Amino acid sequence: MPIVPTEKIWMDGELVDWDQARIHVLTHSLHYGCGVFEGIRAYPTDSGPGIFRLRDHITRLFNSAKIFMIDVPFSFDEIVEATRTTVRVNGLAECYIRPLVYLGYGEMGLNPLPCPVSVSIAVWPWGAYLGEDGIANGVRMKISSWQRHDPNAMPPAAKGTGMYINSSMAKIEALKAGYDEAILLSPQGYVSECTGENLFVVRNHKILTPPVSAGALEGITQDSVVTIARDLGYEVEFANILRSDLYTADEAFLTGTAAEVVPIASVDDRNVGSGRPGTVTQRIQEIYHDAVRGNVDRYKDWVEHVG
Ligand code: PPE
Repeated sequence: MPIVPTEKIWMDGELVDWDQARIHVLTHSLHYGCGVFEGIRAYPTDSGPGIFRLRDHITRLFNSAKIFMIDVPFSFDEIVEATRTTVRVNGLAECYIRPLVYLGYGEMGLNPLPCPVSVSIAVWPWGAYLGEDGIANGVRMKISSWQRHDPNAMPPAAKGTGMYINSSMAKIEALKAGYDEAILLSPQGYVSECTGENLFVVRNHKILTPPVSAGALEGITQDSVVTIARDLGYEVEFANILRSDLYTADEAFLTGTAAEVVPIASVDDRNVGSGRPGTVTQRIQEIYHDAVRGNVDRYKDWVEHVG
């Protein structure tokens, strides 16, 4: 999806013009993929733009950095404030927010520790990640021939830039084969997640989602959906899921900040349930849609206003 430029990007403490947000070609992270990032959304609310679960995203950013031994040169509070400022100055009612921590220019070679660490925060309008039709009618999924990372090769809990080559390979394969999105299995053969989303199945009124140990990112949308589903009275479990469980599920859906809550219509050409979005999926989708906009009292604390 093409990027729609906005006014300002926050770079290491300064707000710079969109076109001036440049880096040197010998930037370390560009060569070795050692960087960490977040994907956050701000939604329109009655009191201006509200950032959904901002502090949880920034906590994950710092945890990702810790895993890779990247020392973020700003405090947690500074990054939270910088994110709010970037959303505010760009004057958008809703946007996608991309904080990135990367290793800059000055050193080459595989020891990242001496490299300078930089932080940028960009925002831009980003529509339905898997398409409006996907949100309304469901997406067609294919199990990838690429496996999700082994946790001792690449730690799934970290949202590391270079780790996404794995996702991109799976995405290309699925798109070229005529599907909307891929599902990756863990090296042990359990369902892990999608290229940029967590996955849920509904079977016999029970809701299941794979744990981090199956190679999934600890999704913040996943966590929101678990809370919403439990509050609705559903039984929800983090459990290992087999490929065949997807084929015989009553419903399945995926979750992510960019994608939001998207029904799965089919997996490997087998309709999930009737092939139409199921009632559990639709109930959760609706509440999530309202919660992110600050319209559900119970979840108002999830929304942080930019001031
Ligand atoms: N798994 C992966 C691999 C992943 O990248 C994401 C987010 C998730 C699960 C869901 O996590 P959460 O957003 O906390 O619910 N993917 C981000 C990047 C998308 C992109 O194209 O870049 C996102 O949704 O912002």
